[in-house]
Formats: sequence, C-alpha cells, structure tokens
Amino acid sequence: NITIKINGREVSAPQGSTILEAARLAQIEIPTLCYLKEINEIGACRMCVVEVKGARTLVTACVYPINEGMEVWTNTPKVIESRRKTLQLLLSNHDRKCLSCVRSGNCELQTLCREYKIDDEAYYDGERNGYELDTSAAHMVRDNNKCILCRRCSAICEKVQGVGVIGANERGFKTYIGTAFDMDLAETSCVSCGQCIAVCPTGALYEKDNTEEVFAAIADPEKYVVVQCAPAVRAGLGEAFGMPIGTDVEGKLAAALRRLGFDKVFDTTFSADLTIMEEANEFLDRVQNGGVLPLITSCSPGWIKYCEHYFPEMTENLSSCKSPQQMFGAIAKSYYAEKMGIPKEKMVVVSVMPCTAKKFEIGRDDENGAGVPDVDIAITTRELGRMIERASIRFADLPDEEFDMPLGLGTGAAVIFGATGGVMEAALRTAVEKLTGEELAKLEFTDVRGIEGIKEATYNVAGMDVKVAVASGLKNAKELLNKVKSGEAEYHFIEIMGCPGGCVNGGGQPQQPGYVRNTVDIRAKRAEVLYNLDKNNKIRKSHENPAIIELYDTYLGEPGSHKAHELLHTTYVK
Ligand code: HC0
Repeated sequence: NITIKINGREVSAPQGSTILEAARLAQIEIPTLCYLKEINEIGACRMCVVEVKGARTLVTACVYPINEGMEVWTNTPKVIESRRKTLQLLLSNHDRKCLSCVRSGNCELQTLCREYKIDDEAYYDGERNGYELDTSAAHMVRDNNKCILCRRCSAICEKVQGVGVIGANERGFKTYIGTAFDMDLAETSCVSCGQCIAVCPTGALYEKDNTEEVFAAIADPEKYVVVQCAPAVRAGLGEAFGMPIGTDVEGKLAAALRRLGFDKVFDTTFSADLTIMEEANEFLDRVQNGGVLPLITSCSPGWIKYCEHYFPEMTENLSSCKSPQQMFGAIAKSYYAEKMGIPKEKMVVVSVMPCTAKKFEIGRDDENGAGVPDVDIAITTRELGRMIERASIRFADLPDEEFDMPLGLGTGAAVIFGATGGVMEAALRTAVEKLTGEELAKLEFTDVRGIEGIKEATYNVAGMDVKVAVASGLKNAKELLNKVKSGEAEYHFIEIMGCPGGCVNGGGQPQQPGYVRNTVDIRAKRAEVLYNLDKNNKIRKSHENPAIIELYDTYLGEPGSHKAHELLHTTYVK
C-alpha cells in the first residue's frame, strides 16, 4: 500500500490506485461526471480536479495515480472555482429546459449545479449547437442539445455491450455523439438495450415515452386494459421513489397499477412459467431427437436482435419460444379473452418492463398469436414511476396488494427470470424433473447464480452430463458464442440476457448516478430481491403452477402442441 495525505488526513491505498480511488477508500467524495469505473476512465469532464502539492496545474483525480507522500486537497477555493467554470461552460451550450426535463430531479448536471450554486448559467452564453432529435429508433430518443459529451454512452455501448454503434463525430466545438455517417439510430445495428440511457447523466438520452397512450387507453370506456409486470420491475421501481436499492415493492406495484385504473393487474411471472413449459419441452425434444444444440434462450429482445445482426448463423440455436412478455399477450387475447367474453380487439395489453428493447419487440413480425398484436404498449419501469407521480399516487404509503388471477399467478422459478442465470435455473427445475421422473431434492442451482458475466456448470441428469452456460451483457455473449463456434466449448443449453446482470439491470430501470454505480453493485442488490421472493414462494417450479396446469388442461393441450405453437412460438430473421 501507498500512504498519501488527502485534506490533511493520512490515507492508505494500493499501489496503482488513482487519487479518486484512494479518496473513496477514505470516504472522501470527489465529484465526477464522465467517470464510470472500468468503463469510462478518460478524465474528460474535469469535474474531479484536485490540487496536488508540487503539481503546476490542477489534476484530474479519476486518472491521476497516487505516489508515496503525495499531498492532495479536494475542496480548495481554486478547485471549487475550476469546477464552477466547468459547469458554466457546460451550461453555456446546454438546453436548459430543466423544468420539464425527464431527468429533472435526478440529473447529475443539475445536482452539481445546485451544489456549486451556479446561478449565472448564462455566463458564457454565445454560439449554440442546435441539434435535431434522433427519434428514429422504436425505443429511444437522442437529444444532443442536452449532451455534455461525457462519453459514458459510447463507452458502455462499445466496452460492455460490444456493439459500438455510437461515438464522437466532428471535432472541437462541433463535436457531438452520434452514429457513423450520421445514420438514423434505427438504421444501425443498435440492439435497443438502453444501457446508454441507463448511464447518461443528463436528459440527452431517454426512452420513447408511451405513458400518454396508456392513460388514454385507460380513459377509453371502449377498451379493456390489462397490465403485466416483468419480474425485475418489483426490484427496481422503489428507487424511482427514493427507496434504497434492493427494496422489494411487489405489493405496492400491484396496488399502484390498480389505482391507475387498469381493468386487470397481472404478472409476467405467469407467462415466464409458461415459457419454461414450452422451452423445457423444446430442450428435451432437441436432446432426444437430435435437434440443433446448444439451445439458446430467446426471452431477451436485445439479445435476439444482437444474434440476428452479429451471429446470424446461430439463429437456429435460438429457442422458438416467444418471450414471456409476448406469450402473456397472446394468452390474454385468446384464452383469457375467450374465457371472459371480451372481444380481443377491445383488449389493450400494456406491459411494464425494465427493458427498452421490449418496445422494439412488440413491433416484431410474428408476434401476433391471436391475430392481433400480442402486446400493444410496452413502458419501462421509469415510465411507470412517472405515471404514478402524475396520478398523484403516494407510492410509499400504498398498502401491499396481490396481482389478479389467474394471469397474475407465478412461481418462484418465474420471478428469478429477472436475474442472470434465473431462466436457466427455472428451466433446470422443470427439465430435470421431467427427465428423471423424480422430485428434485434441492431446487437451487447456485452455480448459475451471481453477477459474473459468464457462468458454466455441468449437471448429471439421468446418466447424462448436461452442460450449461449463462452469459449476460452482450460482450460476454460474444465471447461465449465465439468459443462455441470454434469448438473450444460445448454446451447443451445456454441462457443469454442482453444486459449485464440480466433484467434487474435493464436499460429501462431507474437511473442511479455515477457515484452510486461506481460504488454499489446495483445488479446484486436487485437480484437479491428476486431470490428472496423465490425462497418465500410456496410454489417454486413452473410445472407446478396451478394456473398454468389449468391453461394446458383446458386450452393448450400439451407443451409443444399445435395450439401452443400457433400462440407461443415465433421466428427469426437471418
Ligand atoms: Fe425480463 Fe422476461 S425476465 S426478459 O429479463 O424471459 O425485460 O424482468 O419480463 O419477457 O418474465 C425483462 C425481466 C421480463 C420477458 C420475463 C423473460
């Protein structure tokens, strides 16, 4: 370790640490804007400047290495003046429509301006870049008039997702973040994961807002509006109301949706169980009848788009199962609509998802099992948070309520879908029992749990070694698939989720500021909510969900039946 002094206090940190890292070890906070640990360490924004004894200029703490005996001051008048100038300069070319900005209240630039008392924001006013918004993609908007060129978005796109469709164009004052050749985002190989939105510190990137359509549908007496909630929403929504990361709000979520006026409040866990029935059946069929292996899960639309663009030769490995979001819609508009005597054309299916790619998924081909679109409107966890605010619902004071039956009934296996490894674990709970014909002694498949990017395990089932792998984050997916392609690794079954950590860390979840992202493992805390819900659920295997058993008994027949195929399976493009 190396010992330095920060603000007169002795601080010890490992050799190779930066000033910022050393300071954080001693709970001394230095403000940052562009810095994202291991993703964007470029010292570009200059918010983290500090004074170092003997240095001729201020230095950027996020990239400046410590050395023995160094003396650092983090809050001198010179430092503060420099940070104020940085903020004034950023604001001089910033669209300051803070009142109505989607990020007002959790914008990192706004917070810093308040902390540094920037009330002369027009100080450097002059020429401005006026950019047109890019609204071409189904899932998001880019408003470069609010971009501060921190490059967090392009860094996560390239380094974490391995997609790299955005970057800096032009130079100097004219610099802006965009696509190569200024194509519309919709024309590129962007997979709609929304990770760029999750890390954007300002209102420059946001999801396409569909909340008005939802309010309008609810207000229309001609419509019967049902809502489904993805597993991960209950592990993230509380953050939109200032609750600690890792707060389980399942009961309040159901209560809030009911108060918003939905006719029925259902749960995507129901159709996650249904997915397991179909997918486990498909897996056993491929194993027993020499089908294409490894079978790869198909519930993450960011991943599906990535596979189609970057690994088209592997689309045959994809499960033909629709995602639970889509299966839900197909069942709501067929089985449930018929049961309730509601014309399917009158039914509006809204989904609340931690995901921005779900907005893209609802418009894909072959996602209309009942002859009408499976899902009509997909909103993110953040949009639901805004709807709850706009309806003046005091979320924190809501009682816990239950989802409606029967499409609100899901098992423990289904709720863990929202964490990386969860779909695999849920599938194994069903597939192993089907293969062996015996009840599992232990339900937890802990090798596939945890936030590592790639996980592998082998299970001996009925005399056969079943090799499985799990990847989350598309760069990890790429690494895994390249090994499969080259023959370096062989598996029977692979789960891939587009976002690092799975849906709990989806691009539609409430944003946490850089400081929190750099110091707390958001993925693990949110995943813990789901694993606890699984542990406390009386039913923990998809094939034991009574609502699913009834659905097969009275409507679908067997998993993989003709009717199931018509409603619940889809096709891909190469
Ligand atoms: Fe997910 Fe899903 S688990 S993709 O991660 O499979 O978004 O939470 O809703 O569809 O169930 C997201 C989360 C879902 C779907 C489910 C799957």
